[in-house]
Amino acid sequence: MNASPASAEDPVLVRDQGSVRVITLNRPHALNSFTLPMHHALRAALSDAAGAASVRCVVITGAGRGFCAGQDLAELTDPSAPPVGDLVAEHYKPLALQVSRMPVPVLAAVNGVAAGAGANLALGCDLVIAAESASFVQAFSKIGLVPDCGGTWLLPRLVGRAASLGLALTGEKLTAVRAREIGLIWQCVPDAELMPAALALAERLAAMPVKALAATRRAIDAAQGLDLEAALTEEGRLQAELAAAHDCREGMAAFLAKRPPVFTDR
Ligand code: T3D
Repeated sequence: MNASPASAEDPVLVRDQGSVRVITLNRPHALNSFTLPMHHALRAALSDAAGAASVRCVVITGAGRGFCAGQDLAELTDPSAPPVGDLVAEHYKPLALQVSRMPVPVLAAVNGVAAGAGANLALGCDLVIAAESASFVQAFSKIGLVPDCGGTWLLPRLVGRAASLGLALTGEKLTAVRAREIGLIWQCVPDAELMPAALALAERLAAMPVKALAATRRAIDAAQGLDLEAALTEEGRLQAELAAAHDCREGMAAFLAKRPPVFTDR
């Protein structure tokens, strides 16, 4: 396992395990809540992962007992802090878009509480795997805000209007077990198995044709705003693009030759 030069003070830690890039939010004393330095570090880590040919899957997790408690409320109440709307436009919106446009699959390994923008950062990842003791809180209503970091777009798509409004209006804490039951997340595992399970899943995805996986995410997200005919047209466009790429030819050749495929496109 490689590790980048990092100090315990860095708001984000980055390490590689083979072709999996693990990004750890690292402000455990404040449940990894977002400050401006953490925004900058996370965006830079995602850009670096997107640009590194050796990286074929990204895992985002949190240090300590939390995943991410959303905006650091102490920073927000500092008189020198930017206005709330500016933070959304300049940080949460670009972050959510960046995650949704990564050229490789992105997993959230939710190790503890995920609240506010922290919950929606996790939910915006392609797959969410959570420890049994983790939880999800749409904390915004308790402080007079609306869900951000993609929450209003993601929640109804994941769990429908009734559950979205239930979660967003009450701000109740949802256990990871219940989140799995209602389809908010992909998987829930015993605490001790979280990172082994997340890394095993990430390694499995990294060995797959990741260009096609990223295109699948794009197609599924885009189809939510299309009628059937337009979605079918978009599928045809993407299929033509992918069929001409190396990985599709390799997948078919490997199948016919009864050998394991080696996917390299990104
Ligand atoms: O543009 C904009 O800025 C608007 C954008 C908003 C995006 C958002 O994310 S708004 C939502 C912000 N987040 C919250 O409102 C969540 C606040 N936190 C909580 O409700 C609770 O801490 C949790 C439910 C997440 C966890 O509860 P619990 O009991 O497990 O932990 P705790 O004791 O409350 O927190 C532990 C420590 O973390 C504590 O510090 P201390 O007392 O040990 O020194 C607490 O103050 C700190 N902490 C937790 N969340 C935040 C935080 N510090 C700053 N900001 C936080 N969001």
